[in-house]
Amino acid sequence: MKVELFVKVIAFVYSVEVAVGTVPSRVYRMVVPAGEEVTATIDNRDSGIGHNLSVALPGGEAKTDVEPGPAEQTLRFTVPEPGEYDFVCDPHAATMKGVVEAV
Ligand SMILES: [Cu+2]
Repeated sequence: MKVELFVKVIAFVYSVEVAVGTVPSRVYRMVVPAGEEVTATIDNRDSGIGHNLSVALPGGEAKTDVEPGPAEQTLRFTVPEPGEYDFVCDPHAATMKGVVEAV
């Protein structure tokens, strides 16, 4: 199964869309299947503002570099076990954060 996430960043806010089967999930919660490689596309539309996506996995973080927008990045990661894992934008971790839920 191909699992794709589409993450937009506009005005310091993540907007997340993911489709697992027919179940969509939006905004600050990404629902992904455990044990499957996920390909996340991060579309940073904040001109001149650096953002990234960092997912805290059991074996360490999967993350992109902080890059000023407009920029499009790709992050591939696999969540090994079902559970909840935090994600953040490293420079704005206080507000740009959420949960990856692996099922
Ligand atoms: Cu950010």
